[in-house]
Amino acid sequence: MNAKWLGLGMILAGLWLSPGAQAVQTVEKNYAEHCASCHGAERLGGTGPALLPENLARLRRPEAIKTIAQGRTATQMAGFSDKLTKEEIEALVKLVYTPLPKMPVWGADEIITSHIQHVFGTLPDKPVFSADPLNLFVVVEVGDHHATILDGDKFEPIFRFPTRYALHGGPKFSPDGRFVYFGSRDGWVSKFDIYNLKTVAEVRAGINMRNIAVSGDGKTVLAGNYLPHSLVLLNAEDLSLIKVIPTEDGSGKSSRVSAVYQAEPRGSFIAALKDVKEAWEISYTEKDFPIRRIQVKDYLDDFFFDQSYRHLIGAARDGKKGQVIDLDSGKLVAEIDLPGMPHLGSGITWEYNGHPVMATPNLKEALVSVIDMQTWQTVKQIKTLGPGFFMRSHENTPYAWTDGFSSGDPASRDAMTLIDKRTLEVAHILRPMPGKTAAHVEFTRDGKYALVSIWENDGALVVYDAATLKEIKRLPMNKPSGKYNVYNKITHSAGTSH
Ligand code: DHE
Repeated sequence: MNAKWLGLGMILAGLWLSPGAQAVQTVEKNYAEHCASCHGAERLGGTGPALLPENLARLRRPEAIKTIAQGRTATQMAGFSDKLTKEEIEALVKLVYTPLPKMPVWGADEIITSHIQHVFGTLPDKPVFSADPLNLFVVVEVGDHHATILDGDKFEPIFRFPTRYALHGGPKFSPDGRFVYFGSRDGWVSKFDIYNLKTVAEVRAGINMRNIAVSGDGKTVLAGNYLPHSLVLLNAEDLSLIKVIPTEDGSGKSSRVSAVYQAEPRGSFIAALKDVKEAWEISYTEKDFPIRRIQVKDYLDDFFFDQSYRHLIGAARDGKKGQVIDLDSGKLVAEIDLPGMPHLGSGITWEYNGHPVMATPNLKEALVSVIDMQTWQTVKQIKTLGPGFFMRSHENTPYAWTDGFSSGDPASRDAMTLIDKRTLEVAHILRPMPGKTAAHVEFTRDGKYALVSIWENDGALVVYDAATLKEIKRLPMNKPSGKYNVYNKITHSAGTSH
């Protein structure tokens, strides 16, 4: 058959599709058009999570329909009710709950094969630049998947380099601040030598990853995955694989990982599981990394720690109460009043009236909750312009800065709210670029300057004098999702994320 007849044959075959086959074609077309760019053509995840029954165990179908129609709070997921009919949305939901014909495998063999070592041997132990190596910022620019090393005294970029696709979570530093480790949503872990401005090694630890942690002794990296359901321990030196730990409860029920953190005073990593009510403490100082399982009352979707790492403060996304777990006894010691959807991962702490307090922004409600960390009672719910996402402060500044990033209202998305840590009152509202989304703050090592992101492709870092609140400088950046001061991160400043 010549090409002309073959083409005509294909068109006619298309016209003669049965109604069932046509419906399949429509849902696949809709998935490709509206979902694939974030969730991956094969539903394995990208900037958005994997859409597979294995990862949707906690999302009921009516809720999934609502999510596609109206979008999802606290995520980049938009609503599609203006583009898709009710039937088309239902067909997409059916699709995402359908198992893949063959689940991709990402185990030890695949991880080892993916390992790339860019640098062999040791590089000089002295920075190739003159800026203070402890007052550098690592700025993640998700707009075009780059990172910038920024001089924190002159506010001048030193080096800009490509990263893996869609980094997520804060980059993590070696204890001396020389190396920075990045994790991407599609599973890549990269190690970058800041002194020599070179990527040292990379490895793909999973298909769809949550975040990474670096042990307090700088020897081990832990990656937590959504897909497959696993934790992956890596040698921090060269990112070679130590071992893969499947994340399952005692009965074999497997789970995604909500997040992983290191708890230096305990010599351990803490991981929480998302589909099983357990938190795990994994010792990095003992042989073979023994796991201690802690049963918790509700899922831990989001959590953080007090400064001593004695307590874990966590909450389920749809929970009414936060849980305080004593990591020594493994027991629930308090439940705290956290309405809406607290974003505990962005929580910070400070001293208020002689008591340590914690504060968390809220992804759903326009408020910041301040909780006494001795009595676990609410000290105040501070009204903000709109629901926020990130929060930061510093030991040397009286203000805690928070954004309105989770608000649907442009009039609060462009504003930074400054809360006076001494009075718990809103002290100032700043609008760095009216009409443009402002988010995520980080301070210089001395706390004198605050750097705010303008979260746009033609965005910027806006540098403020943290005392006078005068703008000092504006640096163009491509969607700077976050910036991390080396000193504040390696000293675990109370004002920064863990
Ligand atoms: Fe994040 C940190 C979870 C959506 C940007 N985010 C974290 C951490 C967790 C988390 C557990 C702390 C880990 C760490 O730093 O190692 N994030 C989640 C979610 O569950 C959520 C709501 C849904 C999801 O899709 O995963 C979510 N996060 C987003 C976004 O939509 C953001 C705004 C854009 C993006 O890049 O995906 C986003 N998350 C960030 C950033 C940090 C982060 C920039 C690090 C903040 C810091 O200062 O440390």
